[in-house]
Amino acid sequence: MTTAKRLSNKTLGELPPAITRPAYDRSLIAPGIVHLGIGAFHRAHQAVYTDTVLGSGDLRWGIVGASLRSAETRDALAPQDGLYTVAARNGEGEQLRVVGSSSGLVVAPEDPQALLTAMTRPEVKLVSLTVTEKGYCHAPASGTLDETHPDIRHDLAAPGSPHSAIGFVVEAIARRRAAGLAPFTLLSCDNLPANGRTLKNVAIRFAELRDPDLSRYVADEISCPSTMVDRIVPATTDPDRAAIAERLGLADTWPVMTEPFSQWVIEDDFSAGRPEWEEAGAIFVKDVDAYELMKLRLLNGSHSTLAYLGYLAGHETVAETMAAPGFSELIKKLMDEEVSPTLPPLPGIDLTAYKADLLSRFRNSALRHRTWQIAMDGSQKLPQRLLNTIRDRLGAGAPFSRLALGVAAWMRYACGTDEKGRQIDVRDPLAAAMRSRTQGMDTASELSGALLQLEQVFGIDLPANPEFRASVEMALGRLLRSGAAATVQHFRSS
Ligand code: CS2
Repeated sequence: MTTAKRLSNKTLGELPPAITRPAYDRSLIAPGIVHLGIGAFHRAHQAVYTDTVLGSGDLRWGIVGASLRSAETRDALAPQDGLYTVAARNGEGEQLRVVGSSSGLVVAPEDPQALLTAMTRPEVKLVSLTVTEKGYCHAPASGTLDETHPDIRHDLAAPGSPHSAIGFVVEAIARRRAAGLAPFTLLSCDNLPANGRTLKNVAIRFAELRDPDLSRYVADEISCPSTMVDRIVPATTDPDRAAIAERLGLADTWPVMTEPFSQWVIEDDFSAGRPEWEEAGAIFVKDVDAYELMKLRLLNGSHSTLAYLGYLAGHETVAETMAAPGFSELIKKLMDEEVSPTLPPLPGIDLTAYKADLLSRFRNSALRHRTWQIAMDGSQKLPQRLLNTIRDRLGAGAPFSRLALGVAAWMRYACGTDEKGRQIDVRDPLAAAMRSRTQGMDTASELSGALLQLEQVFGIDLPANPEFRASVEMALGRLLRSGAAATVQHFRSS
């Protein structure tokens, strides 16, 4: 790549005409939103909806973006005045859009006070989060705060300079209250069931451990709408950067790659006002739960199943996995026969079309969405993606063998060695616990028995259920004996 000139406010005018760019004066936007976790997903989703709102003339909603861990996003975006490209790709082509909704970048570990100051500005009406499942510091099976989590312990001991998202949120709420400022709305945009309620419960408990009065304030005064968010956003690669620079005629070191599809369903419960995200296609409803269940169980449940089985069968991306024999039939049956019957009806949603769209989104080979990327943090994802669905199936006395296969594939993956005996780089907050529990074991019954003891993941009901144990053990036995490719063939037709 030879393009030296960088995307920035100064060079915006040099973009080729086909590239969409901010249609508003960026110097006039007020920072009405603080967002925690400015990863690729946020930048391809909420930041784009907000860019549209700013473009419609309502300039109150600039986003101050905070990284809670590394400085790399700030380091890449600061020289670009927060501008970056969103590339929406499928087999038919690629649409580029330069997004301008960023109105500041903070790296929390470098300067926690700067983030708290941003969160306590009077014009801030909204604090939103994409901190991934593990960022909530909760036990995924129960949704309750993990009071033994090192960041939570730290933040209770030193509330004025927090590490965790929850610590920042509660400290900012306390400071605003002390200063007599109106509270902000807290908006979770992570793939958790009832994400608003989950966030609120965790924040209430954390506040209670600090001060019961603060906890009552959080309970009574803070709105936490739930949301369903959806857009597939794989990690950006160097070849992606080079291709984008070629099309922009400018260097952008931090573009995001995504699909044309995007969906956002939001519970309309904002105490301090909100952007009119409906201008960009968001849907505001009274109750998001049914949308969330549909998305978490159909999209994310299928995604995780594809990721573990696909990785084990030697496939690098979701699209490659979908093209391999048996996988798309397996996923179709999983969705139609085992997941759909657990979903409450949703007026206005054509489930058959929704599922057909999912299969074609998974087949989008213009996106190189790595199975390894989706396989990350499985211990935090399994409950809402597969296990709660299995609970419903068990309750209805209905079969769930393909869901059990997804769980078994996670177990096979979590053991840390692939089918050729090579080590797997298992990224998971429970990786060490999983490794030590399964060390030296090689039978399906030993391995599943050991992993089922992870109460944060499986609770106490599932491990005690003989039908569940038997199904998982059976699928794991087959994976160990025959490998993932042959097991998929077996389960797609069984
Ligand atoms: C994926 C999700 O990485 C994962 O676990 O399943 O990030 C998925 O791509 C999004 O939820 C799609 O909306």
